[in-house]
Amino acid sequence: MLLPAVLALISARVNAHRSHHGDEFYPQPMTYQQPMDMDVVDVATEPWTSKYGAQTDLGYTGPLSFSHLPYTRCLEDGSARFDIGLIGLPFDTTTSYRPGARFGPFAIRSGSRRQGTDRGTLAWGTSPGELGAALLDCGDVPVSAYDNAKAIDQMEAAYSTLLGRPVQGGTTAAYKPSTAAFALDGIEHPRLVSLGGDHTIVLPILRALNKVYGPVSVIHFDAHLDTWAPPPGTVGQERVTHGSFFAIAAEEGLLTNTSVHAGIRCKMHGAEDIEHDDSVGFQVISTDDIDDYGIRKVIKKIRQRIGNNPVYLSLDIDVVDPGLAPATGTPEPGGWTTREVKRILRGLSGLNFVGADIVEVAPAYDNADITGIAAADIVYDFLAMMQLESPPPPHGGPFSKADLAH
Ligand SMILES: [Mn+2]
Repeated sequence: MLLPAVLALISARVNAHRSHHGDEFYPQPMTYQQPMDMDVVDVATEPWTSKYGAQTDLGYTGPLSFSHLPYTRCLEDGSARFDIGLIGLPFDTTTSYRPGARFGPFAIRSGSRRQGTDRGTLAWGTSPGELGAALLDCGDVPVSAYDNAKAIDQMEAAYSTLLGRPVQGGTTAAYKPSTAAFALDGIEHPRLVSLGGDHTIVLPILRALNKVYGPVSVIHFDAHLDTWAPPPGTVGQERVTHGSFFAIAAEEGLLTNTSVHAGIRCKMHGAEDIEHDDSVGFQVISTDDIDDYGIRKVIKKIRQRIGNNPVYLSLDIDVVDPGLAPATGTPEPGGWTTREVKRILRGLSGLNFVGADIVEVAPAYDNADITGIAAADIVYDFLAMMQLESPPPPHGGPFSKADLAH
């Protein structure tokens, strides 16, 4: 008689702490509650503070937000204000080969710890922080790991929620609004940098963007087309994969006919792949075009293709050579270097970006965190690229004009 009662008691205690993530047990965050009658200690007289001052977070310490930016769970925090928010979308259940990108947001944040968004580089001549947008890490969307239809709807609901939030309107005079001119309601909307997640996260993102901006152009960095028609014989949710989501986005009218791929080098089934890709609205810049035509021509081609359209940038980390970014689901040898990708991104500054993402970082396949660090560095570049009105000039190095002449 006693055993059922004990079991019921244990069950009640476990359920009290159970999250609504299915059957697994997750400890819920504890709220620190100060006792009402407690006197506050004067830390100034204590050994630590009197001798060493503040308890500063170092590059390798502290809670994990992107580049130590302020962090809040924006979806439940109505007081959160930002111009560019970072949001994790830990979803990886539509991958075709190696899963694991649900750990991408963690790996990218971890890789970002040493870089400050208020520190500039020679290449940019400035920093994301100096350019004035209020940056905030909005945490992760708690997506279902078991039901893809639900997870995709959760991502769309989360993205729409954050797109609908009021902007902060900058932290310095350098801030320039950028989205009101393209929004169907004429109002300035926040922009989001999404940390994936497998590439399917772009479908709910494009659905959410469509409600604010209508169809958008896409700049798609990837080794693969991702415009393939859904696998023959598939129906319903099974049609949506990380290789078909752009085709489905086109079916739904979410894309303009002026999108572009950059870095393509995958094996194809035949010419019909490119013909179908064309019908989805994309032009192809191949990996080898960077050698055959040069990096300036690659940048120029992308800029010409996009023009003044509102544009969404999606970067699959597999565009980078697997030697430099091995932690991804479908690696393709012979890719661009991290430096080449960064150089192209700088050249895209001033286009009318309404959002950006980096996807397919799957850190279980990483070595020495190199993929997470590369991805975080690319996100830093997004944050500058999305704010500058034109590409930065080459830095004023110790070269004369004669040095630069060929
Ligand atoms: Mn992809």
